[in-house]
Amino acid sequence: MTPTLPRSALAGVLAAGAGLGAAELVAGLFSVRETPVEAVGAAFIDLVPPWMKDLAIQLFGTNDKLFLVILIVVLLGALSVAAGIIAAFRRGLGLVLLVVLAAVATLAAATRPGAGVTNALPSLAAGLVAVVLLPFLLDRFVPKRESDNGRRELLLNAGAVALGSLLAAGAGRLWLGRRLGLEDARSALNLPSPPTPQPPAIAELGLKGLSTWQTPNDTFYRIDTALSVPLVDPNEWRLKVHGMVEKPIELSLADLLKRPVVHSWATLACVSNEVGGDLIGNAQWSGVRIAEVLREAGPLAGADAVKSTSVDGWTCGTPLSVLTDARDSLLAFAMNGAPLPLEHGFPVRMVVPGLYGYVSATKWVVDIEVTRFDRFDAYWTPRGWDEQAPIKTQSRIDVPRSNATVPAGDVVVAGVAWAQHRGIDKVEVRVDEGPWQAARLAGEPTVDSWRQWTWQWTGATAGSYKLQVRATDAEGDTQTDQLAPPAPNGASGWHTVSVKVN
Ligand SMILES: Nc1nc2c(c(=O)[nH]1)N[C@H]1C(S)=C(S)[C@@H](COP(=O)(O)O)O[C@H]1N2
Ligand SMILES: [Mo]
Repeated sequence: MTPTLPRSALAGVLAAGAGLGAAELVAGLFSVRETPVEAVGAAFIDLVPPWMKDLAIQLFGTNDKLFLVILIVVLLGALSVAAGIIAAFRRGLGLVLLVVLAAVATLAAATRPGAGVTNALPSLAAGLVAVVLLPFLLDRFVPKRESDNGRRELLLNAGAVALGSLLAAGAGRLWLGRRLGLEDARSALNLPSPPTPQPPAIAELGLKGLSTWQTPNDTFYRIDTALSVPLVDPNEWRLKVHGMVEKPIELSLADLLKRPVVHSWATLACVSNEVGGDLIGNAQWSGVRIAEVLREAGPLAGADAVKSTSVDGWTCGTPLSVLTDARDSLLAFAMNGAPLPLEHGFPVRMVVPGLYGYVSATKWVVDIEVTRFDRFDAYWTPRGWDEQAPIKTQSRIDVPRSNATVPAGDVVVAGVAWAQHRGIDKVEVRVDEGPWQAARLAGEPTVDSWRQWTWQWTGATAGSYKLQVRATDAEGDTQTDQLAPPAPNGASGWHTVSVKVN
């Protein structure tokens, strides 16, 4: 191989540039405000001594940040030229240089104040793309024979990579801009008498380690098939209600907000939640009863289902009877007193107490079709999940945690139990398959939410034990001990926790 320096250098710059393009795209998709260059710049500012900062301000005035970004880009350019040239001779060594660059950016991004895991994703994507692309480009750019200078191929490849990088960056910027614009629209939204939800005091035992009765929005589990959050402009949102109805209707958000609004607590649960799992949360939902809207449209005889569709095409099938009975099945626009977070279905989603999310809780809902179950398949049905799925009575031990070690004596055991829209009447705990002992229950402000419970394990002595819990719903049905996996209609079995007493 006869490596030619300019071509290897070009390969290095293109690989790094494509990495930055990918980073912009990923930043846009995951709503990360700082791209790798900006993260490195910000980390640099935090690290440099004050005299250097002062010097920079003296030299460049208010352009000091711009200068820093340019400096980093130039430095990155020089290092990627070096990576390309080194890789032409010692491939592994050149790639290591790229990995180090990406690692520095990742570290900078991940250690920004308030940074989460997603902040690292753009830099990781940049590193990955650059490391994959550099060998590919070198193989194409560097001629294998003297006679074959491959200028045409070089230009085509270089042009394609540069164009692709720019397109990725542009798409990322555009997406991020829309997302931030939507966040603004969300904060500006004027909801009817915004409630400040106060969880009823009787529901909250306030024990350490026990899940709070109300789940805050930022820790509420999120499940959906959307790769990136669907962005729906609240001013353009429309809900079509049609199908087997006397009078199809179409609602804007303003139309919806003119109707009677209810604020009701309900516990949302995912069918994929394992026994003891945390894909469940309780919130106050504000919205309009679906029954109200359906009554206006007038379902025709013979209809038994509602097929709801999200703006991203995801579909869900819910029994018509559940949406028209007395429970608060909602077209919800607020969660815990705030406009729905984008991830939880902004501007409007469905919430139906008593049914697993996949058959009831359509986020970003735009279409409600009254129909029959024998006329359609919702998204998850052909994928091995039941057409209809009421939530199974379940209970969970939150304290002590599994495999915890606790001091001998009196041990507080506590958790939550749920049987949405039926209610919880009894929770029992047992130690090492001994007799079942009744737990003390917190109040139950609504049968649509989970219920906290606690049981005092008195005089626990040193040793290893197995704690188990089971709940009985208000219909008198006790949670089955039969272990079942989540598919096809929800996990069952008793939550079991191993603890050590010393
Ligand atoms: N548009 C849309 N809505 C959806 C889903 C989805 O994939 N797409 N998933 C459902 C499932 S499986 C669950 S458990 C709940 C979860 O709602 P959350 O993310 O607000 O907790 O949303 C439901 N609504
Ligand atoms: Mo789910």
